[in-house]
Amino acid sequence: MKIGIVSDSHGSTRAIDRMLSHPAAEGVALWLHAGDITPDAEYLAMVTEGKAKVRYVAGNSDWPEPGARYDDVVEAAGHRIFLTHGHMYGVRFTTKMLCDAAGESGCDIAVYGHTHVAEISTGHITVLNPGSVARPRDVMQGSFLVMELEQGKAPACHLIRFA
Ligand SMILES: [Mn+2]
Repeated sequence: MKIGIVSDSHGSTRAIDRMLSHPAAEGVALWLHAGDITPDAEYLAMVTEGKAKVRYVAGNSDWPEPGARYDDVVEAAGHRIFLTHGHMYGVRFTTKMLCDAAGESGCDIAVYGHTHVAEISTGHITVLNPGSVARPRDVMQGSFLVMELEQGKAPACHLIRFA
């Protein structure tokens, strides 16, 4: 199963469009948006309707809405993915709290955003940050992630940077 991971689009539906038109986005069956901001995730769901599912959480720049989720657990291809923006787990300093929360939720993958800096860390828990698709701090252009997930296998993750 091909999963697309995106975060921190901060109102740029243009960045979402650019991501969707990238060849790496082809065949994505599930998109995860790690927050900032939820209307972008709703836009993503609208434009991929019938092709992909979208799961998302709220970030620190999201106006708290009734029913807004800050953490979610997504089950896919025999894996459990802990999805959160990260601002409540101190991710600017360390992902230890994030990994602890993911482990307590029985997850083998943790996805976060917030820092606008991409990360792929493998270990007991695979830790993923797609960077910001619109306002990166680590590169000039935005980035997102694609992940191939198969039951009983370690996830194969690829960071996609816009040229
Ligand atoms: Mn944020």
